[in-house]
Amino acid sequence: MTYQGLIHRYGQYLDLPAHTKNISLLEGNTPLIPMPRLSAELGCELFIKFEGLNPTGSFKDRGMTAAISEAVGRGAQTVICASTGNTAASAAAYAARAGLRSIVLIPEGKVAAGKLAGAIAYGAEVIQVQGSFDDALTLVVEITQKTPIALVNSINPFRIKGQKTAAFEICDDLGSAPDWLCLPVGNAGNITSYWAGFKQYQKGLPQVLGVQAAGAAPLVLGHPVEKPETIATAIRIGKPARGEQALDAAQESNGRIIAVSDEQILSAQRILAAEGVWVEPASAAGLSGLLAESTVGKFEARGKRIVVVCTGHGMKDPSIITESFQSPKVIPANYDALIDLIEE
Ligand code: AN7
Repeated sequence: MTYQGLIHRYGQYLDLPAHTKNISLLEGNTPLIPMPRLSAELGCELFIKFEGLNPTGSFKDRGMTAAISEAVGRGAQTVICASTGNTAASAAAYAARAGLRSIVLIPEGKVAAGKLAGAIAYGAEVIQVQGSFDDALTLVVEITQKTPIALVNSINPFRIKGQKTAAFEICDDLGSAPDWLCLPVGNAGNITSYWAGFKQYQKGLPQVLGVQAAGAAPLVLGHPVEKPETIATAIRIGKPARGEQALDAAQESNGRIIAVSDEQILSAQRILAAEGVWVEPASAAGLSGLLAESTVGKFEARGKRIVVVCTGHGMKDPSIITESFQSPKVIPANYDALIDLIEE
């Protein structure tokens, strides 16, 4: 039978209510891509779980199929979320699919072009808030307490249930959990979901390395960050809704949550692209943390099986490219100019 999406494949593990009406764009089933060069350099077996290949280009579709399916099943007509961009695009797409109205609140001027374009294309009402993601989330929580509008941020428990499926897929592909799982941490829904998923699936438990951007690292600093700042706008979050659970996951797994600089994130993004996997900056945080720690001898990768989660596609954030990579050169339309340039 052809693939029919996550609720069809893993519904028996998700404990969704009976009223759930399956809304799917055939999300999930993303590849676990071996990385031979990185593996050889680190002396480990390294795989990328490439979540950028979901229908809207990020891992958010896993939780969104569950959240929208539940919401539409109980008769919701409008959904709302705050977002650094990927949740907005995903909510908009699944709401469109279900015939719901969607409203998304984003921090003004701080959402990557591919995410904003997606949210608009899928028909969301996009509202820019003059504040941070955290401010937008506060507004969304208040409005969903006072009106029948359904909240589809990862505070919604069905988002977490859906996102557990990534852990199930990794176990199914490898036959067991990896030794380490490395991933970015923003609002902390994903790390919470992976940990719950591995525990539930009983195919072993990885150690978890959660990675925040240094300018938005409340879980490393131990306190909220009022004005988070990072080039990795997806994880520009100062008050993670599931921060406690993220810290629990790191601790229970005998792992940790660390911070890396924007330069380290961009470097990891280039390293991934140089092996054929282009991800958005936030998505490179997991690898960045692994490389930062192994360089200074804090992470023993040798002999380990490691899965690095790349949460969103590089096409989400094209503006970063000319800054961090090289700009295309321009020539007149003649052969001499071309041969001169490429033999330079
Ligand atoms: C590419 O879209 O919070 O720790 O509003 O887009 O589960 O929040 C995005 C987060 C990592 C962090 N990588 O995941 C949003 C939003 C990418 C992301 C994260 C996000 P969480």
